[in-house]
Amino acid sequence: MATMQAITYCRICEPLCGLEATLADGRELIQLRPDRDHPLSKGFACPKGIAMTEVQNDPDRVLHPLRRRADGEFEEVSWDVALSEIAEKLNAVRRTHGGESIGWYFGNPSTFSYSHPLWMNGFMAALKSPHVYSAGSQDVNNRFAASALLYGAPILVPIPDLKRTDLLLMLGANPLVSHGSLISAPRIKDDLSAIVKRGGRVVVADPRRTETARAFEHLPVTPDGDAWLLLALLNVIFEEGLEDKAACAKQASGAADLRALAKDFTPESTAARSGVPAEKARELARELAAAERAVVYGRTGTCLGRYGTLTAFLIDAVTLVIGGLDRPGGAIFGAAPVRVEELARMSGLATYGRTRSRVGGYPDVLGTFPAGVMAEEITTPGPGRLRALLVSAGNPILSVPGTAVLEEALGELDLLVCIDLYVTDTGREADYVLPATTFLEREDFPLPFLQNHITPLVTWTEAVVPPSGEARQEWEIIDELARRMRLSIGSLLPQRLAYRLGVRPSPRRLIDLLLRTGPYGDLFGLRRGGLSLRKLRANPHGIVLGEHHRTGTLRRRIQHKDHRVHLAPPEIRAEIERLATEPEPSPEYPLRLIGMRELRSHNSWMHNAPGLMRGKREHAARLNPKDAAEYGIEDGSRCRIASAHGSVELPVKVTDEMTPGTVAVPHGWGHRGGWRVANAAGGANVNELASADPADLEPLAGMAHLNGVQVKIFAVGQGVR
Ligand SMILES: Nc1nc2c(c(=O)[nH]1)N[C@H]1C(S)=C(S)[C@@H](COP(=O)(O)OP(=O)(O)OC[C@H]3O[C@@H](n4cnc5c(=O)[nH]c(N)nc54)[C@H](O)[C@@H]3O)O[C@H]1N2
Ligand SMILES: Nc1nc2c(c(=O)[nH]1)N[C@H]1C(S)=C(S)[C@@H](COP(=O)(O)OP(=O)(O)OC[C@H]3O[C@@H](n4cnc5c(=O)[nH]c(N)nc54)[C@H](O)[C@@H]3O)O[C@H]1N2
Ligand code: SF4
Ligand SMILES: [Mo]
Repeated sequence: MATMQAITYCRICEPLCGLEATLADGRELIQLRPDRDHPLSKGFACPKGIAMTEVQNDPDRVLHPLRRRADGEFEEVSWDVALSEIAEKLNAVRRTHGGESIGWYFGNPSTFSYSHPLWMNGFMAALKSPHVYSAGSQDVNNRFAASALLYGAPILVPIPDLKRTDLLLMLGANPLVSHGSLISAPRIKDDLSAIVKRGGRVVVADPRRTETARAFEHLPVTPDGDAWLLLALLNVIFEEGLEDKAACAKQASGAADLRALAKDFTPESTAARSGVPAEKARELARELAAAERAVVYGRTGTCLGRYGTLTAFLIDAVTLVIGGLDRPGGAIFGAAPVRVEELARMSGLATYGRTRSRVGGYPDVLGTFPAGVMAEEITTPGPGRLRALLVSAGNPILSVPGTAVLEEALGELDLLVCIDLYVTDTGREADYVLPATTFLEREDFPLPFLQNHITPLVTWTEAVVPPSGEARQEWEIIDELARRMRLSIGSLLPQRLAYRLGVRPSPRRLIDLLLRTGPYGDLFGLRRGGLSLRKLRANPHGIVLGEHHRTGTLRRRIQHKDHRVHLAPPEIRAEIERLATEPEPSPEYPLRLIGMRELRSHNSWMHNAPGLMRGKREHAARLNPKDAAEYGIEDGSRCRIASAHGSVELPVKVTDEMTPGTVAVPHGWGHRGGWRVANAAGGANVNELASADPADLEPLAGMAHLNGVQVKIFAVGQGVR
């Protein structure tokens, strides 16, 4: 057996670590190892990246198109049959109800492909359908909405300048496990440690004493209390005159209004809601204001509560007010070697609130509506009713709120098609399951992450192995489906031009064009040594474009007419008003449920890799010893957790890492799909505890309420109503 090595990068999560693949006979993946020559990950990769070999070679993978038979079982069919039938069915729906009754849900892994979202967007634009949904409303759309309000530009999202900061206040993120999100830094643990080594601090606000909190300074908080805490920080900074007056005057409009809005949120009046004692909040505010270089950063823990957009907004507002926005060591705006912002704007993708959802009236975020309205969009009669749905690289039945209701609604569709590596928990409800290639089976370019690399980097990878079985890349599937439906896709200008000229543009050509005409491009020979696809192919470990991102670019990139950060838009005023009248939690549900991520899980899709499931891993709830004693629950025993919306049964780990009054449960468990190891692992679908009611979504971005859900808990056997 001849073996060879190939260099690529991991596309499971955001650090995009370099990997070295060992192949047999040039086609079979034998092993993945960390790439020691990658300029940023430098020999680091986590267990999930290494275990991708097991996903790649998983005997449970779907390798041929599947069609549901009359008896409910799946049968293999050819691509030709599957695509012709799907095209025909979609066209029938279109003829009868219009293109606006066809929807798409794209899941988290789609973002890691450069081609899949481009073609999906083109397809949906050609159908003129508003029914585009994604994992974003369970993840990050609040962040984009906040940027739209602050900067007039939804995709202008700052990253914390870890390499130069002295004080990082981190809310609701656990990068020692998640490896960082909305920031790409493969050695993030080292970057955080380096802050402390150079005399700085990392403060981790989290209801759980997480891996990250333990390694740095833990600030215990109450779930869903971040907006109160941030307003209290602003209150102290303004009341004590600690704000960076020059920054407020130069960068922002509305600082005085923000000051007035924060006036009633004293540390004393907010302590009960935020969980942070008044003295502690005061001290933190003063330290942030006094630090030479400080930054506030928040991630999913601050996104999935009832005030996600407000919280994301306040995170940047605090950073600006202490003089840290667009400054070294603060929150900086990364640049990319392709003109991502212009591109998104020109192709009409960088939108917020341009349209509203039929159900719930939620504003679109980057052209998507909250996945939390999908079920009712399917079941609500009238024009624009959702009747056919394509799901790619997503498993909404385990990831969106109120999954039992969604599952029932999916059964009412005329057509459900899933494009995935597996028959997922969602796929088992589908009429067709189409086999997708893994990331190792496709070439790629980290288009949406370029601006998030803490050290500016650009990479390209070729496919490492040929597609297994009959697996195809998503863009090829979409292109072929569109052809059979006689749809002309192309949401980007170059794509559109090419289609008009009768050429079918490939994503690879598109990227070459964008690179060569980008800020570092070779301008087709005019700039010697500039970037082109050819140059990237010759540098498989990636090319570092500089030590740091440039600062001082914000004014130019803000899309508000006055080129200032808007600190008190009406949407935010309304949210602060809502916050001020937020009812106390109900005593019937005395505990708050939060999520957590595990090192050897990745959302819902890596529980079938035996290497990650070793050691009798099981799905469990985490509970503080005080609460355990109060509810008569012993470590290792089973409990039932109930909310107003549903209940689940799980074993309990009693641990003082939990703040009293909170329960943590990882999501993405409780499998019933076409996977043997994952199904056997058991567990429960925690999203059954979340509300399926569209009215319960966060108003500004339609964020799912998955953190801070009110629950009660019982020892199993003690009964629950
Ligand atoms: N309670 C709770 N719920 C949550 C969260 C939480 O913190 N708490 N987090 C939310 C977040 S942040 C996210 S991102 C979502 C994720 O939600 P989803 O994106 O809906 O679900 P995933 O579990 O990521 O499923 C991804 C699917 O893509 C498939 N896949 C992997 N690679 C590829 C590929 O290259 N092509 C194709 N076609 N398929 C592929 C996998 O097999 C898997 O079935 O979950 C959200 N849900
Ligand atoms: N190993 C692993 N890595 C992953 C993933 C995975 O599933 N497994 N998923 C990837 C994905 S899709 C994403 S989006 C990223 C997410 O990246 P992170 O957001 O860094 O990941 P989490 O571990 O979910 O961290 C959220 C933290 O918020 C805390 N929290 C919950 N509620 C609140 C609250 O109300 N306030 C505050 N302040 N904190 C709260 C939780 O206790 C938790 O520690 O991780 C990515 N990386
Ligand atoms: S942290 Fe792990 S899963 Fe994420 S990119 Fe790196 S190797 Fe892949
Ligand atoms: Mo995510």
